Amino acid sequence: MTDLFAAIRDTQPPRENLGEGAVLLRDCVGTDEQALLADLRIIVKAAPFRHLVTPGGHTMSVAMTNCGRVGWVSDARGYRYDPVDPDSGKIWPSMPPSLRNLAARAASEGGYTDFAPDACLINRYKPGAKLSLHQDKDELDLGAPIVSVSLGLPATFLFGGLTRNAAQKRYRLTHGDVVVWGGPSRLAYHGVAPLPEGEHPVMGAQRINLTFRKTR
Ligand code: MD3
Ligand code: FE
Repeated sequence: MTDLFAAIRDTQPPRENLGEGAVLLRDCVGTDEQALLADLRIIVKAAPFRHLVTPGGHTMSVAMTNCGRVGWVSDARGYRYDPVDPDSGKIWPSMPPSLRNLAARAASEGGYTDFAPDACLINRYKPGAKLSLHQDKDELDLGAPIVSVSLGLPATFLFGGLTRNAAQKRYRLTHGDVVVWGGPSRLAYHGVAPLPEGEHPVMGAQRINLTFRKTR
C-alpha cells in the first residue's frame, strides 16, 4: 500500500510562519522518534493519562499527563503548575533528554536559543476529543516560547488572535510537526477541533501532543 502519510508529508514546506513569532517546523522529530516514543511509554506508566476536571466542573475530553519539575493540573480549585501528581501523590516523572533536547533544538530553529522548559504537558486525543479555545497564561515567564510536538493522527488546529472573538486560521498538524509559539503569538487564543477517526501507522487511533513550557 502507498504510504499516504509519507506522500502528504513530502509535499509540505519544511518551515512555515503561522503568525508573528509562530513557526511551524514539519517533520522536526526526525531520528529522535524511537527514543522519544520509548521515553513517553515510561512516563505514561508512572503517571497515566487522566481526564482532568475544569474549575467549572466539566471533564475534559483530552486526557493529560506531565513530565518535568512541575505539571499542569486542573481541579475545582483552579488551574496551576504543581510539582506533585495529584493522582499518585508523587512528583511527576522527570523530563528525559530525548524530550528536552528536541524542545531545545526546535526552539533554537525557531529563533530562541537556550530554551529551558521546566514542564511538559502531554495531551492525548482519541477520536472525538477536542480542546476548546483558550490562552496559555498560567506561566510566569511569558517571554519564553511554548514548543509543541504533534504525534499520531492529524488534527485541525485553530489559531485565533489576542481576543476570544478574533478570526481563526486553521492548520492541519500531523505526526512529527513541531511549532514554536513565541512573541505576540504566545498569548493568542487557540484550540483543537474534534479529532476525526483514523488509524496512524505508528501511533494507532490517537493523537498525542507535547507542549514544553517555561513556567517560572
Ligand atoms: C499557541 N495544546 O496544551 S498545541 C495546550 O494540540 C494546547 O494539544 C494543543 O493548546 C494540542 O495548551 C495545541 C499548539 C499550541 C500550544 C500552546 C500555545 C499553540 C499555542 C500557546 C500559545 C499560542
Ligand atoms: Fe494551549
